Amino acid sequence: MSQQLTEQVHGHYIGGEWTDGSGNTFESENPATGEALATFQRGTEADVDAALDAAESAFEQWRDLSYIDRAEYLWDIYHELRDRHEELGEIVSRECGKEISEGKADVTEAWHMVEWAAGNARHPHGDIVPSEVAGKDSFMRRKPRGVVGCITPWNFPVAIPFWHMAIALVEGNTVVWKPAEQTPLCGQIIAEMMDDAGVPAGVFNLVQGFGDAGAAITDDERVNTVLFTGSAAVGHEIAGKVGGEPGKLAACEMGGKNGIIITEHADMDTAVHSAIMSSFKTTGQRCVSSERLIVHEDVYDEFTERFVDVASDVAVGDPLDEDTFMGPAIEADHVEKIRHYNELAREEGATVLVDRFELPPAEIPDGSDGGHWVGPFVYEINYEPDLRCLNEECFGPHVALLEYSGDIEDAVDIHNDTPYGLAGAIISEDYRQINYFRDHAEVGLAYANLPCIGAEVQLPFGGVKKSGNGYPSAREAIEAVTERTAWTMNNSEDIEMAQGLSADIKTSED
Ligand code: UN1
Repeated sequence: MSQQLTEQVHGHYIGGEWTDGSGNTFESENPATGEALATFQRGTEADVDAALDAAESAFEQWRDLSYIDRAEYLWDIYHELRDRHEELGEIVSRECGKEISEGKADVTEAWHMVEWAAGNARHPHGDIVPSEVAGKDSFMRRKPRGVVGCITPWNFPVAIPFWHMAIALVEGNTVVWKPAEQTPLCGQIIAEMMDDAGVPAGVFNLVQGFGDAGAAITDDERVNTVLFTGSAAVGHEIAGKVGGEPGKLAACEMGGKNGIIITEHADMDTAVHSAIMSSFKTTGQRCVSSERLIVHEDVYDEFTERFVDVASDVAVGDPLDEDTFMGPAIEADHVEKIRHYNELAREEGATVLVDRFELPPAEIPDGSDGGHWVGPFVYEINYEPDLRCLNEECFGPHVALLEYSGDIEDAVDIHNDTPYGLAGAIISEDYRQINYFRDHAEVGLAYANLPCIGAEVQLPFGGVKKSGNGYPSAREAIEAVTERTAWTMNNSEDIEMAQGLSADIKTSED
């Protein structure tokens, strides 16, 4: 990247102004090359405080607009995301290392979410509820909760911010957002879009920075709702803290130790295709990526041979090259984490079938020695419930093959035997097996004859167990960012109570 870019320090966006903050800075880096992309102010408690003040002051006026007027601002952003698709897709790929089709899909997913949220402004927002008493009309009405704190991950640096913020804003809340420290450039661009669209000052605020800035947002009493998507460790901390504060809510979506079941009735082409996509797309760094393949003994050898064949060959390389299947890992520390889990699997008795962790120099794109390169790691291991490598999320191209015998019930038992429950898939041509999986797999996102990645925005996105306590996207995010009021109106001149409760006032004279 040019010197010019790194010399400019991008600030926070608070109360409709670009602000400089404390003067401490950090850089965004291209994970494929290690080059700096741009420099940013690192947010402090004082920056968060200013952003929360701005969000709080802007709330009353913003909530007084109609849903449709609020959505108008987002339609501008929807068009800008579409118009700048190629350019923004490239920026996503440069900043987080996803190959270019994924970079562009991230932007597409963002405008889908904006379209959903802004379009939903014209849809009904409550319910008419029948009353026992003919003269009464009852309703469920929604109100915005106030200031929403949004903390988003690096792996979907444009889409996930809009999962949170498009909904929060259309529903009438104001927002303080901290993007992941690995993808501040995408954060900067989104803030510029909010500014270009004329979103009123204070309604949307961006504070760049690290976990300390995120904690300052989630801990502050001005924040009524926290929307979080990211690691289980941080999500549990947030959910625990926020859960202890009366009146405050957190909707958190965390990772998974996702599995795919390949039964004796699986179509092998579908099985191999789905498993490769699920394990290696995004270099295994989706929270829905699969790290466990649970394969019936009758098809185990055939599946393993074909899966290993492709995993040995998938193209790791320059994210901007259309022939690349996997880009780099996000950062050097993450490469170390992946190394740790690969070693752990070995220590726990794995037979390693593919080890491309250290890629040969020929596979590393020219001039990209400073990149965070890793390739697929595939191993087989005898299933035992307590193995750490089968329970802990690696968040990389690291996948276990587990052979099972018996019926679908046995496969689902293994599938469910992790502390997580985000996404899963079954590959089978037998509808009874598919239905058993649908009804018994402990996951929030379940697929049949498909990869376990790639959910569309109009679906609820979240998990069970350690994977989350909320669904910070689409319809379900509305639950997190609105209060429900049960509103009952009497149309009669008399007061008549439900449940047969007497409405007579009795006095001592009666
Ligand atoms: C994530 O994995 O962190 O379902 C989000 C998908 C995408 C979102 C993934 N729509 O794969």
